[in-house]
Amino acid sequence: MITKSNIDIQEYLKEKKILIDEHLSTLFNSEEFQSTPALWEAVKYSTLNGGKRLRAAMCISTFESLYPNKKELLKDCLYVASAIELIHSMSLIHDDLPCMDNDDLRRGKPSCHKAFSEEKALLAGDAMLTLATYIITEKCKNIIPENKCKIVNEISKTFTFGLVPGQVLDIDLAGKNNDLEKIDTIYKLKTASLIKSSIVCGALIAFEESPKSNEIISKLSNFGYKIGKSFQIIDDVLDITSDTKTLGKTAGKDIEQEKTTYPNVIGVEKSKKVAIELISEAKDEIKSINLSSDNLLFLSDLIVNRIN
Ligand code: GRG
Repeated sequence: MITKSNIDIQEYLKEKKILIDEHLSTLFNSEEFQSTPALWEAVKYSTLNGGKRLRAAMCISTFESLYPNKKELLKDCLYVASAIELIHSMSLIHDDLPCMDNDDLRRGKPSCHKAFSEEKALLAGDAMLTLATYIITEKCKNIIPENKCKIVNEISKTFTFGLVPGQVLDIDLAGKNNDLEKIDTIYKLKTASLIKSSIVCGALIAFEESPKSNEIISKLSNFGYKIGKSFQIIDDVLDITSDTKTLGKTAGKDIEQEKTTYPNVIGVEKSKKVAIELISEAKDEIKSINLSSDNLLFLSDLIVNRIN
């Protein structure tokens, strides 16, 4: 069912997507990206190719609703949100490589290694990973140095101890008889950690050290992990129930690659119930935080209502 708030939040997400797409395009038009077009064309192709920008919207929404009066930091927030989308997009490039999930399609178009080459896809991903931290340290002019450092720390920690080990486990545990505990670990590392970081980074932009601020970060982090797990459960449900055209990536991959997922273990309907329950638990985690809008809560509803 689409409620009024759901329609509003679809509009909100659309607005943020346009903002981030424009921000990234402008960034790529600057001087430093004009040499070696063979590299930057692959980077632009995989960054500006129609992602939903949910992580960026989560980052911006967290920032806006925690600090409604800190307008002078909004431009920097766009750089931080763009950095997160760069990391997310590079993880998709590497995830699609023949040595990983071997998918020819991403966001409805040939994946990076198909459109360019395996070598270029690997190198584009490498450049995007470090570009993310470069733009935070180079372009954010108003975030205080301590907070920039916290943001870079948060992102690097998530990539090193979240996405990469998550992907390692995902590969190693394929074809094995896994239980929900093992699947939870993979979901948390591979997917939920970056969604959590997008929210936490939004809060770190204007962070002021205090026990209360630390408590807010901790609650937002719990919220992020829960909605992130819900996101991956729905992703795996859609892999079974949807089709390649709607998803923009090859449907049915998990069964083909013998991945153990929530729907494979407990079925599609029970998985959807778990995903919905997680969103509700997540909302409880942050109900005591004084947020100036409910956009973050409504964005989390989109996770279970999405079709791709
Ligand atoms: C670079 C060494 C190195 C490792 C990268 C490949 C990898 C580690 C991690 C994979 C992480 C991954 C691809 C997790 C899946 C997360 C997921 C469900 C992504 C889809 O997110 P959407 O639907 O995508 O938000 P859009 O296209 O909308 O941005």
